[in-house]
Amino acid sequence: MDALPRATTRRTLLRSAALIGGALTTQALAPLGRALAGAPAILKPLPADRFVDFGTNAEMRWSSVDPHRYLTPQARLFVRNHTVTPTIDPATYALRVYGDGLRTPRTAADALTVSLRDLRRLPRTTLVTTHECTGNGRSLFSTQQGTPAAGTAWTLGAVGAVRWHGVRLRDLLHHLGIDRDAVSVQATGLDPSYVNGGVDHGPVRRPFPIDKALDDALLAWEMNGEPLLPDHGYPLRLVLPGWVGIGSIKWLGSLEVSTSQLTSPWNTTWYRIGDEPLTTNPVRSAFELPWEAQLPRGSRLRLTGRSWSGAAPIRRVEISADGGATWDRARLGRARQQGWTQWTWTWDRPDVGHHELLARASDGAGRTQPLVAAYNPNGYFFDAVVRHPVSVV
Ligand SMILES: Nc1nc2c(c(=O)[nH]1)N[C@H]1C(S)=C(S)[C@@H](COP(=O)(O)O)O[C@H]1N2
Ligand SMILES: [Mo]
Repeated sequence: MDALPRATTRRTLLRSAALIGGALTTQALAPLGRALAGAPAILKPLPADRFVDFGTNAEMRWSSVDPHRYLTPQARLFVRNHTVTPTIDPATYALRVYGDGLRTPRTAADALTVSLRDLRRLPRTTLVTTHECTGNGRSLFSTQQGTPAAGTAWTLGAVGAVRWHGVRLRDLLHHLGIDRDAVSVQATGLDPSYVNGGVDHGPVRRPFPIDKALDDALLAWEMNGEPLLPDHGYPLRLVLPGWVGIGSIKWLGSLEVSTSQLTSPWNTTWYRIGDEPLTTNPVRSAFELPWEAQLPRGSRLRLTGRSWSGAAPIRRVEISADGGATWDRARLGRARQQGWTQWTWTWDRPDVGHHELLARASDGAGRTQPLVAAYNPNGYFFDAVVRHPVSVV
């Protein structure tokens, strides 16, 4: 099959919305973009008790997480769109693969095309990962550390644990044949070009090393046993386990395999700190509680939460209810290779009044959440222990 994939989008309307919005803050822009485009940027319902709606992005509320459920249902998973969710016809969809890193080099114009049916003939695999946005926790740079950072003001809900189903990218690449000098792969989405501040940056795309491609990268068409929802990349997305969410390109249109280092603004301008394009996610923790939760007084309060790391399973979680003076071990649920770890902690005879609860996790790679996150202007990797305000009433 040689047909190019078609993405039906609201390109023109969106572009004008983005241009108008260029001078506004992200938060003001998002609802405006949604209104001007006439159609929502996110297609699934975003009930207010489960989501904070940022327009093109939507955050899961930790207060709505079911402590008895390990995986995050697609309907409840955060969404991060640079523009809008496109509608893609799976019948004509094909992934294009090209580049000088293929055993038989191909230009973009002469790309190999791989249909969904072609992919389903490869060995299939299933993998649970923690799926998380690089900027998760960003608003805490402002509220907890007094140093605001630019970008969507997520608290801690730009994360979920999901079970992906699809094929390993290495199986596809070995099937197609790659050159032993290939070093870099660039994934490009079929969503509209990202226009910001009047500059058209082209479609969302980000390169990653061939080592990741040949290690655990996946091409997924299912999440938690269901076809991907349009908002989460239907009909096919890339998944880079443990890595920053931007690496997991949705509505995957093409893969370029190259013998030279590929770049895009998504690794040279954004999603980097200093000289380093960001890869592995840090360690973070969250209580399954609303912000400023009102907890009933009593002798024992049982609290639940989760911790996760992009590098290794969680080994230890400690809780402090006295601002970090003393720490007490939380009880961990089953350890998982790549998903998050659930935990419980019992608060004995809490005093009535206002408190801050702290959860601090350590992972098997020897990383422990710091008390202060390293500031960077785009607010990536807020990994500090969060001071979660609650009242015992
Ligand atoms: N094509 C495309 N892929 C994309 C994005 C996007 O805007 N377009 N956003 C990225 C970012 S920043 C994140 S955090 C994840 C979010 O995935 P989700 O919306 O399925 O939760 O998708 C990534 N893949
Ligand atoms: Mo992200």
